[in-house]
Amino acid sequence: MEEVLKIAIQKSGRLSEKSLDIIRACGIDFTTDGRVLKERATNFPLEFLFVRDDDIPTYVRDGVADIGIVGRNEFDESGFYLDVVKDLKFAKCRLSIAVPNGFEYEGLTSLEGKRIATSYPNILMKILKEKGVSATPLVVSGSVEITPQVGIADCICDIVSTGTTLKMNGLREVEEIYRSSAIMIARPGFRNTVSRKNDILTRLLERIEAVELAKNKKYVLFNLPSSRLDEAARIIGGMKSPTVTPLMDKDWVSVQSVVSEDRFWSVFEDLKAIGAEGILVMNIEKMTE
Ligand code: PRT
Ligand code: ZN
Repeated sequence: MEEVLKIAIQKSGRLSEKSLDIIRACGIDFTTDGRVLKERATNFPLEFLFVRDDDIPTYVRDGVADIGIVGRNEFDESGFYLDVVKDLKFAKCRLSIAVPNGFEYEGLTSLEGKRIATSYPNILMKILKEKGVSATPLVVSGSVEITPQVGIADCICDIVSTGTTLKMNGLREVEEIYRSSAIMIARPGFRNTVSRKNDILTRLLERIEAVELAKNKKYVLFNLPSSRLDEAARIIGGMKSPTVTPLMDKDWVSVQSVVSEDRFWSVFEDLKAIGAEGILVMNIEKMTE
């Protein structure tokens, strides 16, 4: 039987779509309708396991899946000893302390003796312990933000992204204690094994990196008076060398290069200023260094 790499992905929630988008951008095809538990990619040795995000660290630890995509918060909260293979840098959020109006907050020491509602007691208590603060965690799995209103907690420690949920519940974010984003995890040592599965993961990571690299780059093509070539090379910068092709008109050349998105407009303007014409800009789908 052909070996496949098994990847655990959140079945439905904030991580699901983006996790699948990353894999799709790697040219891997599948036909998920989101209702199945398992699915095999059609053109790559990858099998998806669609589960709740809380269960992903457990599945990876127990070998039910080889790798998984999960929020760093869930991974750290699990306390499992697993390897972080890659930070995928989406689903960014923070874990913050938020207090109701009237709560005088002057730093983590203000939490001494308080009841703090959270879904992340392990992360919270570890940080409080490091600061020498002793508080009582109230572990709730959802709607953390309503606990002060109903009188079962003094304040909360919850995931925040825009801050709207806190505001809507009359809470004030007073301290960020932790940052998270989606990460890829694997069993400890998995990356060091000589195995077909590890080879598949290497190929997958290479593809993910090629897509990432291309994402913030533009391919630029333009015509330029030959006499301005040195200046153009300086403007584009950072590249080994732009590709230069002669044109029928001996005084002109065609130049091709890759420019990072954040520098694009200044490069564009500077190139125009030295006489570049017919500037063509294209998205790059994939790229290797
Ligand atoms: O059903 P399942 O257990 O799989 O999903 P889930 O409901 O446990 O998780 P889900 O899909 O809500 O979140 C998955 C992961 O996304 C989390 O573990 C985080 O790593 C990450 N993430 C990013 C977030 C948020 N942003 C986020 N805003 N997780 C939760 N929230 C919640 C937060 O708990 C609070 O209720 O959104 C609210 C705050 O949002 P703002 O924008 O109002 O500040
Ligand atoms: Zn969950």
